[in-house]
Amino acid sequence: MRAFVGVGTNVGDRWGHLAQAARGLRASPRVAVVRGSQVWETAPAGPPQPDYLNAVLEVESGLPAGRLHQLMLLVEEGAGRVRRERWGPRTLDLDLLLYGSERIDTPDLRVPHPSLRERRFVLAPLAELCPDLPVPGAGATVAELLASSPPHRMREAGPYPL
Ligand code: PH2
Ligand code: MG
Ligand code: MG
Repeated sequence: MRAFVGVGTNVGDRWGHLAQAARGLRASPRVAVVRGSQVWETAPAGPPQPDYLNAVLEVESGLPAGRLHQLMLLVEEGAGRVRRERWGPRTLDLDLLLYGSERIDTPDLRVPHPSLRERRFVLAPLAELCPDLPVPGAGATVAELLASSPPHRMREAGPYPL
């Protein structure tokens, strides 16, 4: 199944964390990292905290969504992530944005990712990879959601360190 994973980091070696994310996902024999978007440096949403690097990875997953999500949590832990306040700073945040055309709504996992629709720092890198993809439940494509998303301070910072 084709899936898209949002990557965010705003603490420590941010570029290293991006590389670690790609490496960690690829370490599963059932996950291939197909492409990475550009990396964007973005103003933080939520409480005051350092700027983020945000990007999106396109993956081909032989793991069902729940197992892929579990792997993502392990990769976050491997980058030293400690869960503190909601929306707070993090070494590495991996969000399952889209998993094929599936809609998932369980206590552990919601797909499409609930904040996908209004977050320009997620939609812009996602639109580089799949502008014409319909977002399940949104009645709009990725490019359409991007066009109607509120402005956000962000700049392209370079290619994804795959
Ligand atoms: N993630 C958050 C909270 N705020 N801000 C930016 N710019 N990028 C993020 O990925 C982000 C955030 C919680 O997931
Ligand atoms: Mg997030
Ligand atoms: Mg997250």
